[in-house]
Amino acid sequence: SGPSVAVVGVTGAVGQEFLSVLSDRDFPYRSLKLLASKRSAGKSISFQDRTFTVQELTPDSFDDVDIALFSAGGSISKEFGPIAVDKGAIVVDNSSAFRMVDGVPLVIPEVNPEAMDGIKVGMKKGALIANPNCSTIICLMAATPLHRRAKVTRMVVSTYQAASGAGAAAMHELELQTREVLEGKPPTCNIFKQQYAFNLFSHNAPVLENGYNEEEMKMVKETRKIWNDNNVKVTATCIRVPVMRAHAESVNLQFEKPLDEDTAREILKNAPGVVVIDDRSANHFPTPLEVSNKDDVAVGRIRKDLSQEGNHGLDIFVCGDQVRKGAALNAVQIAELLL
Ligand code: 11C
Repeated sequence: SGPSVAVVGVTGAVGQEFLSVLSDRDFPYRSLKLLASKRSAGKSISFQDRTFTVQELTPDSFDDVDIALFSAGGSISKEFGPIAVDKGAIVVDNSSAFRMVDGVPLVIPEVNPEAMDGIKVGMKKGALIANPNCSTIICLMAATPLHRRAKVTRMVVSTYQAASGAGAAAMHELELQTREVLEGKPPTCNIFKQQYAFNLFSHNAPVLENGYNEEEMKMVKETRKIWNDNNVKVTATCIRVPVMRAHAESVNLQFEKPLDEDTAREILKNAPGVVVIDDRSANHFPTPLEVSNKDDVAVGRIRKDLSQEGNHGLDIFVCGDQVRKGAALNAVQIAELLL
C-alpha cells in the first residue's frame, strides 16, 4: 500500500540521499521508479533488499506515478515537471525552476506547511511543490521560531557553503584537489574554475546586475515568499568553503519586538528539527562535521547584538546538512504531508 513514487535524478548526490531518507523514515510506497538520464539508464541500484534498474526519464515515465521527487537540475524540471503534473503526479521539485512562480507552494514543513494545504495524494489531479534552496532552508529553520515570537524586520546572512551544493562532481573535485595540493601537483579545476582545496571563494552562481549573485538573491526572495512577508529586509553574502556536505551560516537578526538571548535559546531548544549547541565555556558550537548526515539543524553562538538598542537584535550561527535537510529530507517531509 501507499503511493507510487518516482525519483528523478536518482544517480546524483541528492537523488541518492532521497533513497536513504525514504528508507530511514520508512516511507510507505506501493511502487518505486528510479529515473535518470539515458547515460545512467540500465544501472542497478540496491535498495531495501531489492535491486532496481535505473530507467531513462521520458514523457511516459509518469504514467501511474502519485509522487515524483525531482532533483536533476532546473532544465529537466522545467521540461518534465509539467508533463508529470499533467499525468496526475504531485511533483516535489528540488530545483529553482518553479520556486518563485505564483501559486507554487515553496515549503519547509516545520515553517509553512499551510502553504500546501489541500494538496494530497488521491486528489485526482497533479500539482507542483517547490523545495527551497538549501541555504534558505537551513537559515529559516533557525530564524523562523524567533521570527514567530518577535517578528524579524531585517536579516543579514553570511554563508559558508559546502561542496555538495554544487553536486557529487564538486565533492569529488574537492577530494581530488586536496590530494593533488598535498602532493605538490596543480589542482584539477573542472567544476570550479579556481583552486577550492585550502581556499574559499564567492559562491559560483552567476553575479547579477545588482552585484548580488543568484544564490544570495534566492535567500532574499525565498525568505519573503516562505514567510509571506514582502517587507522583511534580507541581505546575504554567499561563500563556498572547502567543506564536504554541510553549510554553515552566520545570521544577524533585527526584531520588531524585544527578544533576549536566554528566551531565544529556550525557543530554539524547543523548535522542531533544531538542536542547540551553545557551550561558551568549552567553546563548543555547531560545526559542519557535527551535523553531517544528521537531520537536525544546529544553532549556537546565540547572543545579543551589541550594536542594536535594547533587546532588538541577535546573532546566531547555524549549521545544517545540505544534502539532507537542505534538499532530500525536506522534500521527503513534504511528501509525507501529502499522504
Ligand atoms: C549551493 N544552494 O549550495 C546551492 C545549490 O537553487 O537549488 C542549489 C541551488 C538551488 O551551491
